[in-house]
Amino acid sequence: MSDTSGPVLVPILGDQLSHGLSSLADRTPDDTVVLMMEVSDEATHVRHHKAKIVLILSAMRHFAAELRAAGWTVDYVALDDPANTGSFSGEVARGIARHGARGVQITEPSEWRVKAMIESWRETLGVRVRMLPDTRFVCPLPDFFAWAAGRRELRMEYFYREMRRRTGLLMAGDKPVGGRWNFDAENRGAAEPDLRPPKPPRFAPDPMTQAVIGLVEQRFAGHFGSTAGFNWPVSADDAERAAQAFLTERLPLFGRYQDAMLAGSDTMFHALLSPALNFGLLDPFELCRRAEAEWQAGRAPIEAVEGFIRQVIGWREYIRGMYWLEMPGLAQANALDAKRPLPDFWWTGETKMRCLSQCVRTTRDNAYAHHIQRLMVLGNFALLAGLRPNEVADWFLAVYADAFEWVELPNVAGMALHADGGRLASKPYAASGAYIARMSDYCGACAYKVKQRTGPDACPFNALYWHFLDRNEGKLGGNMRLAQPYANWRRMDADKRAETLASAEAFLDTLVPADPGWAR
Ligand code: FAD
Ligand code: DLZ
Ligand code: SF4
Repeated sequence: MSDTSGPVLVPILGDQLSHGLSSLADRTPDDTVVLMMEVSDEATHVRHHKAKIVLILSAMRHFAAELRAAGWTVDYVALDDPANTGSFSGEVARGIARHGARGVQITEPSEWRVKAMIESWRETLGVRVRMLPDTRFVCPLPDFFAWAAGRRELRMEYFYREMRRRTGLLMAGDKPVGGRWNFDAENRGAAEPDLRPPKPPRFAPDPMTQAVIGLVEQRFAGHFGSTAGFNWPVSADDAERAAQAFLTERLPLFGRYQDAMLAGSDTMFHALLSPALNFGLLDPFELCRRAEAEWQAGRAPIEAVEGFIRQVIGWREYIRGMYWLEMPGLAQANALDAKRPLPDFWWTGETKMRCLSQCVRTTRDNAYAHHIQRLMVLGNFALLAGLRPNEVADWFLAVYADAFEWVELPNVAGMALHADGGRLASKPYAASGAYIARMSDYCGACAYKVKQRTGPDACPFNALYWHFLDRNEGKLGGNMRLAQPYANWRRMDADKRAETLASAEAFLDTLVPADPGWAR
């Protein structure tokens, strides 16, 4: 890579924990030093949930041990190393000097911020920096850009069909098996209160994870979240056990209850595999093949398996493509001009709204909430209340174990908040309390009355829903998919409309802004 004779330095980042990583593919152990760096900047650029930091650092330590066992030289900089500079740039510079490295080879990072940092190394490090594509996705980015080029509307459904054709998953020749591409209509079962989803497997912290818990509790004591119930897979072997348990125990009912919420189950029939997928401990295509095999063997119905495969080769790949297509503008997007600060109960969980307090609680305890909690409770509230997209995005990036900007930001700014002006979703996911009442058991024991629209006891989602439509009429009034709700709003008599808006305003006035120090 350059004239000097030292080894090539291969930095491996915290979400690049895959043995098939492109930066290692053409390297041999005799001429390579792998550099892994625990750096405080990555834990504090947003103040990540404590359990998320534990998960990443522990997974990094397990992966380093596996690489060493496979014969690689790994230079591992621990968080409490006194010489640690606290940043990727500082540690790579130190690594080059330590090893007399002749060049740096790295798989492109998943986030725009880190890519810009690595590009700056070309000027600052004095050795050649080679960045290779991340090959762990089904759709290479150039292919996504080619798909997007010239299309007026970039809808996930059409992209997903391309991915089905490309992978052959659930295909019979060039036709979808079962004669349909999408079984979404069968994925909307409400939660019966006596439903008892199976408990996910237990991953008791081993000594390596326990040591990291101690370090994080001491170093990041003021960060949000608890590590007490830590239960995430931290190695490829653990991730395999988690995948197997999902495929056999929860996949069969995953489709039917995909949108359901129950106060007694934080996980429902969901996979809980997003951190393992995003860190690289599991291969998404391989996982989908195994889900397909469950259907082929008659152990899981088509609507479950198609629903799962759609999330992984459809949504996950599409979201990644949209991130790189829309950045850096997406981070500033605010098409609906939302200005309200994030309320403090997003961190404390102290609100009488039972749905929200449940979602904040599971987030604090598990660094996890499932999709419909993120979209239709937290996201829906942020949309209706007009919370600032950048504050909402910082919150989502900080609190979830699976959150990296490439996947968090399009979901928050695009799917949940419509801040991208509808590039990602053709209509905002706005809903009143009736939706939450239908899909969950939250409302029965809530202090608010879900059937009431106005007044201090009324479910706040109800008046907020109309307030949202009313204040955004100039921007959304022409959206054909909102024609019916707008017609209903216009038909309502003027007194009722005024009372609804006043009720929403009264509720919004009660919101106390969060201390900004929670996130940054
Ligand atoms: P399951 O419901 O069992 O789904 C299976 C897999 O499908 C997931 O593991 C995930 O890899 C993939 N998937 C499903 N939906 C999506 C989606 N919309 N985008 C990307 N992948 C998807 N996912 C993240 O990985 N990181 C995030 O930071 C993140 N932030 C989100 C923020 C908001 C506002 C919303 C609405 C969604 C967000 N998601 C995010 C997507 C989704 O909610 C999570 O992937 C899912 O909840 C992870 O849990 P699971 O593994 O049990 O998923
Ligand atoms: C999220 C995170 C945290 C908290 N800590 C580290 C770390 O110490 N070292 C590391 O390599 N990665 C960490 N990460 C993940 C990175 O933020 C992530 O890999 C990049 O942002 C990807 O662009
Ligand atoms: Fe949430 Fe409204 Fe139901 Fe209470 S009544 S749980 S605030 S949807």
